[in-house]
Amino acid sequence: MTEWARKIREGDARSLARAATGVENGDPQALEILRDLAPFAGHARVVGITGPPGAGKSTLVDALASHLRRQGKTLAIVAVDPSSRFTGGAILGDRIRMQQHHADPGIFIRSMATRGTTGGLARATADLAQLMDRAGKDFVLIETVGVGQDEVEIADLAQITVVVLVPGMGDDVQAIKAGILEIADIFVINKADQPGADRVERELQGMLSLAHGKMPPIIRTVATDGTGVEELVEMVGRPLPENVRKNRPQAGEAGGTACPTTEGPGRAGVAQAVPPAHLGFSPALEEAVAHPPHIDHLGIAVTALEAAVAFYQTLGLSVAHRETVATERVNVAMLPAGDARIELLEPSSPDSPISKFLDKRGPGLHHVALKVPDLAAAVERLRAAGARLLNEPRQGAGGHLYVFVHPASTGGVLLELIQESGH
Ligand SMILES: Nc1nc2c(ncn2[C@@H]2O[C@H](COP(=O)(O)OP(=O)(O)OP(=O)(O)O)[C@@H](O)[C@H]2O)c(=O)[nH]1
Ligand SMILES: [Mg+2]
Repeated sequence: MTEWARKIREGDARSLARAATGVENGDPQALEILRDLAPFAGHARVVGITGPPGAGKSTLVDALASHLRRQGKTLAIVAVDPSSRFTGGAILGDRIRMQQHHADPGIFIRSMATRGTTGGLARATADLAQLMDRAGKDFVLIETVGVGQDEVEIADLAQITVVVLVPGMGDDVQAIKAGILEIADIFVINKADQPGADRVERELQGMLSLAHGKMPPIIRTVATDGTGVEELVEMVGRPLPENVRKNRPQAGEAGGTACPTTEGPGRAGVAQAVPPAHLGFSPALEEAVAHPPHIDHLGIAVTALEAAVAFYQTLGLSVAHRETVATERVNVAMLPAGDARIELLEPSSPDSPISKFLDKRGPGLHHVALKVPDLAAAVERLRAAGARLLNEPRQGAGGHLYVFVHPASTGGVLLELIQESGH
């Protein structure tokens, strides 16, 4: 381990601040630090706190921080301002409010504003969260304002997302984007000292029951005097259900968008699975975890169907189905392989999409098809997460519903999602 990394592990705030700046700027030396600290990954609990402007997110984060410090926990606070809605004003405000913590080496505070694309912000935040985790912080609290896509991206790197609402939003609750509701693991109704808390809660419950039929926990707080904060601290610190959100990038590659993963505050007992309902993860996520997708088929683009079929027959597979799909101008041979299938695709005309694929990329893996129990829910979650869908769900030749997801969102391969039959 380098001297720099060692100092960070010893809790030297200045060394950590220097690494944080370096990581934000993509400085190779700082990224090297991330690699050095890789063995310590997976300790922190990463909590996203999002909600409309002025909801009291910073005040709440401040109160959470004080509470956690009293419990002897160390933490990092990352305040993300995804829009340029204020020219530094809000961030400065956060800084001043947090000043009481500034002398405390147990709290690391960093504000970040969007300079470029949304993806860039999410990435910088992810790297920073990863650094804080590896530095040994027990909690990483990420504050973002709920105005756009960013907070959905940021929520994706948090293990638990707290959505903050306030009384007096009235019909505005309706205006909260479904995507924001979707990402909530816990709802906070802050400013519960103000009239209208009952009404927001009722409206929220109404919306959630319409949308999902099931509900994440709702906690009322008064961030300015600490009411309800203890309950919130307790809830965000609970062990995570095993295998929830495990599909995020694994820590380990320096400078990657990986972030501290599943293990909660990193100690024994965390690995014990808690039923998802216990923590109240969003119902769609619980459903997805309970019934994960499975591979239906792998689509392979070939120039000569018969030669390819002959090859797979040599391996002992046989053709169960052949067809020419007129709309796609493609000859298809389906060869069952275990529970999944290999789908060989040969263009039947030069203007077939498969011809174009072959011209551009050559023969090879064309797409991966996953069967999902609830296509509509999967599509909704993908949209909320900002994935690029290529079409609205539509009916395929066999009558099944399907949708394609762009390789840019999937790790480089075209992904087909298919509705499992019986739904
Ligand atoms: N009455 C009351 N006021 C509160 C409460 N929590 C926060 N406030 C006040 O609400 C105002 C906004 O609080 P902030 O914490 O800055 O809100 P924010 O959500 O971080 O705001 P942005 O970061 O600008 O989106 C401040 O004046 C707080 O003092 C609360 O529980 N009750
Ligand atoms: Mg704020």
